[in-house]
Amino acid sequence: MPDNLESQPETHSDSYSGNLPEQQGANVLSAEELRAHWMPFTGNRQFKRAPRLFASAEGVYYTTVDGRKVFDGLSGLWTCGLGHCRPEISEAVSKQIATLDYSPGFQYGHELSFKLAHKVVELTPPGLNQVFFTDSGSETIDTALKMARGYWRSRGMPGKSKFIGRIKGYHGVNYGGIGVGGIGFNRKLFGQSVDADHIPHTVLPENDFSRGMPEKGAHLADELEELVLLHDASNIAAVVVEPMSGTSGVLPPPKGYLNRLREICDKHNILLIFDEVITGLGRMGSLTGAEEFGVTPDIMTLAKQITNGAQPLGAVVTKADIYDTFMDQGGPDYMVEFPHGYTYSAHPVACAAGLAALDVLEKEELPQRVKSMSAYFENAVHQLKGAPYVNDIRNYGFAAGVSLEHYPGEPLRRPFELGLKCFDKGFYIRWGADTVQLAPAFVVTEQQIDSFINAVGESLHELP
Ligand code: PXG
Ligand code: PLP
Repeated sequence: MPDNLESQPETHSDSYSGNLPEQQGANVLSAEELRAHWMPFTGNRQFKRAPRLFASAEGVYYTTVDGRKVFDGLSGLWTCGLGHCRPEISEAVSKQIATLDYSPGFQYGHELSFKLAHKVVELTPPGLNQVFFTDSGSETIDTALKMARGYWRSRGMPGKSKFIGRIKGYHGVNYGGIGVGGIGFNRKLFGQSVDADHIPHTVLPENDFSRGMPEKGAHLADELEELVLLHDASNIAAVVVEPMSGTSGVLPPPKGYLNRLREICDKHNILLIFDEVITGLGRMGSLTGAEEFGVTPDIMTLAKQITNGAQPLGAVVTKADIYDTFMDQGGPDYMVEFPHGYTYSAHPVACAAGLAALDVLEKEELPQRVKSMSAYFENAVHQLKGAPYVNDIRNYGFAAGVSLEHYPGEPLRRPFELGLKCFDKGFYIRWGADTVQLAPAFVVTEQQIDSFINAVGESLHELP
């Protein structure tokens, strides 16, 4: 029976004390139900005192369980660039689930995964030719790391096993991903991961309030040379970076930086992996970050936007040489060449969603739309300069990060307060670390951008 949470013990150990929308949505769930779900990357205690529950979505808006319309300022979790509940995708999913709901991915197949793989190859830069499917971004990263190590072992270089990530990098939450990732908070509770070292992040004070790619910072790629000197290339399998860091606050690459990483990897025979889980498939104003920034990796990971978030699906796209190396070393016909795969790899319903979503992305020329509207978005976001607590603003394509002045000793608190304030006003934004992230759908209008940024500005002015 619905319960108003009276029985839930009040726990005030988190520091927020602003104006919570009292018990919003709590009447649809009992205290027991709320307690049962241990929510991901959520302040569970605070959420369960005042749940924020969505009931439906259409276009660029959610509707909450209490009937409020909420603008989707992060396209879901960077997933839903085409807008929500696209009929093309819903229909493809409904049809597929009633036709072939599941198909074993090991030793058997179905047509859709091959068609989707071929489509992904068409949409990614020349040279990236083979696609391995997973169910999430985290799984794509761990798959890519295994491919990299397996590749060098197959080529008789088993010493090449260390990874180089970047400080502030986010590569999901599986054990490999947190090892190459560079966010201490996501690692500190969990102990040993893969063997990895990290190059510095690219945030420089002289680039504050840069628009697009910052002018300064290409030299930071040279730190990779230092790590190669330290560890020796004979021990390094791959460098793993997001072309533009998303989660840690939208950090576009400095001009020339990615080219320099590519050069150093080539010089030392190290694989370059681009994690394009956020940058892939439209958000940068091109089909991929690789295309937008003019640098092709050896392995690229995609997820999120590939199905418009409608089904869980990730994809690892590799150069032919990597695939061929595994095939050449594969042994007799009864052997599998790559002992890796998930029960749901290439799930037929997810593949149907992917084909439908990529079809819409192409037919509606949405990456081009992002490119043509990105200056408008950039100008709108940079109007927040001068608003209370705003320390820095960064942007590229339809992605922006706004860093906020810390409460003394509490860097995470103000973005959280801002997020809740925006939600009160009917706008969903994402908070994380000392920043908030803004990433509207590719189909957003100029007026919607204006009202979104106005709401964020007003909310900043209303913060304590
Ligand atoms: N790599 C990158 C670059 C990502 O951004 C992952 C891997 C992991 O994907 P999965 O599907 O396992 O979550 C991501 C995910 C945020 C936010 O607030 C970002 C992500 C997920 C949720 C929130 O920026 N990125
Ligand atoms: N744990 C057990 C006991 C399993 O049998 C399997 C898969 O068969 C897994 C974990 C891995 O699950 P998934 O393939 O969905 O990643």
